[in-house]
Amino acid sequence: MQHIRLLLLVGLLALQADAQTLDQPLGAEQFQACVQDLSQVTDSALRPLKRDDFLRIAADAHYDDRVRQSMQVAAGEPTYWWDELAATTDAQRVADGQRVIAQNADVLNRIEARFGVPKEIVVAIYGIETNYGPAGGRIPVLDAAMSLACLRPCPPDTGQPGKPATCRSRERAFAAVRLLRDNKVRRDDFVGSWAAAFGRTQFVPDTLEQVGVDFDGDGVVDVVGSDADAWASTANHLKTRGGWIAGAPVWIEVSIPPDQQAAFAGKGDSIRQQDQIKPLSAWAAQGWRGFGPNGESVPLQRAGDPEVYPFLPVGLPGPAFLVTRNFNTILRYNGAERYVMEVSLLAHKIAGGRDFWTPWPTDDPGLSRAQVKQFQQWLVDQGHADVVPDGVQGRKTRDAIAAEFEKRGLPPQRRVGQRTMAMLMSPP
Ligand SMILES: [Ca+2]
Repeated sequence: MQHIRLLLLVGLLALQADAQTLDQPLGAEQFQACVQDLSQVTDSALRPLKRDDFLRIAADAHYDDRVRQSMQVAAGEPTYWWDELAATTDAQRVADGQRVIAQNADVLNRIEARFGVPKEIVVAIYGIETNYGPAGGRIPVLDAAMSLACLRPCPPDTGQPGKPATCRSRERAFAAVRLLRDNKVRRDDFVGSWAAAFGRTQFVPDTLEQVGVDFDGDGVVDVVGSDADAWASTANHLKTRGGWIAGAPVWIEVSIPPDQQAAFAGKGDSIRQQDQIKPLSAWAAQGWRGFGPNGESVPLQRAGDPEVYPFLPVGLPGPAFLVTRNFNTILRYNGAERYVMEVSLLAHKIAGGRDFWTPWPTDDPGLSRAQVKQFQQWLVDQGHADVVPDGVQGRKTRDAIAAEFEKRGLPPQRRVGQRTMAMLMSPP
């Protein structure tokens, strides 16, 4: 899911406001100069990389301007929680996830037993990342990683990898080179997103080096060709990097007592109070309540009394949660709060759960991918020939939506939901 990756880079962009602008593509000379610069610091990589090996393999790398263009889109187009969650956890994706589990029960149960991570979470990550497909994206990972590292170079005076975020791009490029050097990936398979994520659960090269698991036992960590390896590597990431707490939920939907709501009345921004973490029973004692099987208000109670803290994706009004450390664990897999909720809500639905009880603060809720496709086909029929009915409200679809609103003499809007889709598709 490319849009997920966009969120990561938004943060990266914000950190690097002083770096070069993204208005122009990198020239061939700039890219080559960057490759030479990188070759001077291969020693600073987390793992060994000889300068000659780097230069030999990097000689095959090409600057890919789709990386820069995607970074620009990421910075430019705001999206809503209710749109993203409606599309990423729609009925089709839930049914597909249930089918994946039914067809792979043995291997998924063994992965769950070994790593303690529920199979629904692993499969939900697979569903969000690549829609349960073998691969996502079409950009060679080496090109994407090198382009990212050159578009946002690590400052020369910072030897420590990972700080600032742009230095992680550099380490990612080095890791991509090492995977090729060590024949750990087949060059033809080494294709992924503009953010250099590849394989069935979209690993970036530096992460794969650290957490990859050969679960099917053929001696190779293959997250492209092997479901078992991809799923086990994902579970291993959640367990060893994030410290997944077996048996604990990711979130519990709650209602906040009226006399304590003032602290959460927001302007639509997310509110996440990690410093307020305490046992669930302490929140219950404060009068916070949960939802029962039919949406009724019930006391908060869970086995093990997990430590939890408040998370309100859009402030109040809107759904409110107490989240466990497993929320942070998924956040280490992908640093976007929305990603965590997409994965965990999809897992919840795959396991037979339902949408949140509390409505989002909108009169125009989000669409399933099937509905978006139907609407996109309508846009095509209205003459927007460059709209592709792919179920994603991307830039061309948004441009066409804006044109349709303008045609009706309505205030400009660049997305549609349940209400506005029906309104536009009915005769004026
Ligand atoms: Ca394997």
